[in-house]
Amino acid sequence: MQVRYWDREVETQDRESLEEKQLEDLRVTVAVALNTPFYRKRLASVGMQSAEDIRTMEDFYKIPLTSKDDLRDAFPYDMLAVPLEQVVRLHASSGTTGIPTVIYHTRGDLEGWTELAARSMTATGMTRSDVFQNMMTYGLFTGGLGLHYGGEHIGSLVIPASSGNTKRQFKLMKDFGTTVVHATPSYLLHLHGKLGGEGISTADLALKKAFVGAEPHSENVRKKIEDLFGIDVYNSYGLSEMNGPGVAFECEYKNGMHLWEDAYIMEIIDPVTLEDREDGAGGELILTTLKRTATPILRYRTRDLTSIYPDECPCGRVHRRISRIKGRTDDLLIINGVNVFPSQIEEVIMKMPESGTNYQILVEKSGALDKLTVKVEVGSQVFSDDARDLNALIERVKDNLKASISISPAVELHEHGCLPVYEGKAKRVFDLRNGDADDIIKR
Ligand code: DLL
Repeated sequence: MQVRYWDREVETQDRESLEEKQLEDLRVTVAVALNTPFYRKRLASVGMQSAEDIRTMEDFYKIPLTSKDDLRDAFPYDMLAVPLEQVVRLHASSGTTGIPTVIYHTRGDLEGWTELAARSMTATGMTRSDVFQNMMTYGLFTGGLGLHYGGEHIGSLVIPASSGNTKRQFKLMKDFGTTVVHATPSYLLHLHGKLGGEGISTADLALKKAFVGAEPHSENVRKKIEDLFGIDVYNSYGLSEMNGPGVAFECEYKNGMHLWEDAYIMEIIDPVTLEDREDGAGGELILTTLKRTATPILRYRTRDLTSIYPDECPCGRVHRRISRIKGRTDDLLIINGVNVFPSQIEEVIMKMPESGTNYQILVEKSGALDKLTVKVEVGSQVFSDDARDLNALIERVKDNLKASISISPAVELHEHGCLPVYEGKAKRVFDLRNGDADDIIKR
């Protein structure tokens, strides 16, 4: 395979020089972070007053972890490290608490992000000859603007379609010969379901690749999208606190996401004991920005569960790869004492040929016990079959789930198009034990 680099020197440098530069950039980042009231206090709590206190990585590990709550508590300006005149944009993500987490960017920060986005997209083989239709939402969410500027930087034709309006998405794809799309995996599955209704077949499209991210998805979902559209699908990981998309991206080998270590220091810790985990052992991803000046963040708890692949990638990039995100530490469902990650359920559903592309997971109280219900969309032909076949299918879904999660859930089959779809991140899990009642379809 002919490997395409955006910045060969940075991508293929040797490990030693990468780590030396990380330490150098870390000192600069700490010096900048000390401009903020938040980090002045935080670093003083471990006796650090200046960047000179960071001599080795051992010193770095003494810095306390930063959490999403810290970012919220610092709202609006306690984590801003430069005068407001130098800030040219902000992005924000809203949480359940109502106080958003805000990340500010200087012009230089945005240029750095654009470089990472261009590097990521190039790693999949995308070039200036591609037509890139960006179906991620533009706005405070980082999915739209992040790769938009990356695509322009490469020199490809960027169509800022934003999310939603399926009909228009198809029209744009056909009219301009879109070759690469960027969307959430759930939206691409939804889009495929609508193709037939619009009288379009995948053969009418020039599509070659899709970048998917912003929400958890299994390897089986990737395969499903690849088979349905006949394209290559690349996993893209990022979070607004670390810019957005362009933090880690798959290369053409599609075997884990290269996390750009010249821009971030990554660690994997045990989310309970907070102890460091060896390479290869799974845990929570902790990230530190190395190139940002408006909102530097030190040792951020992403809550995302992943592991670092210890082996080298055949593409020759020095930046280590992380595995597909297995879930979030706050995703874990404890059902009658058994730990279940929604991703385990998705994997089972997507592997079954009868199941469509959409599903919901419901947890509620039934007396003193927890009850798990999995709702699965299936093709309409399933409902025209004999009722015995329908029951047999329900039993098969149940058995497969039991084998994976050790719990036998209630299973409901729904016709395609009955469960809600989302243009942005899909919401699949409803834990009614916490009063999470929005959007549930009438049962
Ligand atoms: O979702 C940034 C993004 C946009 C990434 C477009 C990729 C593509 P936030 O809204 O801040 O930012 O949400 C970040 O989404 O901590 C993960 O839990 C989840 N996430 C993002 N990418 C993936 C992925 C954007 N590829 C949160 N697989 C993160 C699984 C993902 N989860």
